[in-house]
Amino acid sequence: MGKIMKTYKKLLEMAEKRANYFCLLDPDKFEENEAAVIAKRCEDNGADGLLVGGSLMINNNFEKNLKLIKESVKIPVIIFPGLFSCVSPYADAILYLSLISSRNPQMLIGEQVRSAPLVKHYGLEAIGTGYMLIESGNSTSVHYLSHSFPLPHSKNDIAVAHALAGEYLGMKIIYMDSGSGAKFPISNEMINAVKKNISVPLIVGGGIRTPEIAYKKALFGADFVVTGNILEGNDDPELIREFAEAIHQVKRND
Ligand code: 1GP
Repeated sequence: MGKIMKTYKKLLEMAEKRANYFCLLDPDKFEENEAAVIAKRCEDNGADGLLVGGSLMINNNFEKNLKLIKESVKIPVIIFPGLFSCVSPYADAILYLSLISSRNPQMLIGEQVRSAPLVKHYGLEAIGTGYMLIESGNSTSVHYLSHSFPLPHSKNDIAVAHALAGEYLGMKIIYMDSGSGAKFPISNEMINAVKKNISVPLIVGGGIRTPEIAYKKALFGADFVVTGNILEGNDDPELIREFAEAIHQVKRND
């Protein structure tokens, strides 16, 4: 019998009620003691969860800062592993990604095989996630580093087929990402097409720069809207609040 997935259960409950806001934090980029302050600021201004991860590890601050983040908030702290070396016990769960839009075996299963024993060792909740990269008008870090082609921006049927395949393979969440710093976000039409076809929660991120755009992504079907870049170097709590309020307008049970 599988063990109870506490965090996943919570995400399902959240997604049933309304659209939610996740802030993506790259702990490797924080100065000493900045992590806790930023995490708390996100929580205090309406973020529903924190995704923690990045594409590169430059300062080797990941685990130290993740621990500080986890200790400073009550909302779920979920590892979003740009690198599979980002496995740590100081989180509620890890989005256990398989890059299903790629045909690169290393990103489909290779990295996961490397990290699985450590996930087990820590007893970390692994949430199987079908991760899909969508073409975004520029080459983002994740496109380049994953050695994979993104899905074409306007081919909604291809996106639907991938998301369905992910769900049928047992993945518990689908994450559609145009990559951090994307020139343009995933289209509302593609989000809607995927949402109408799957029954697991949908996370959408990449290139979402205004609360209005975030609202649209939620309205068209994103259960969790992610922003990353927009918060970097911006310490205005009001901006976080505006994103959260815009996204929270979208209720699911109406
Ligand atoms: C990337 O979805 C995230 O994985 C966030 O992207 O940094 O462009 O907001 P941005």
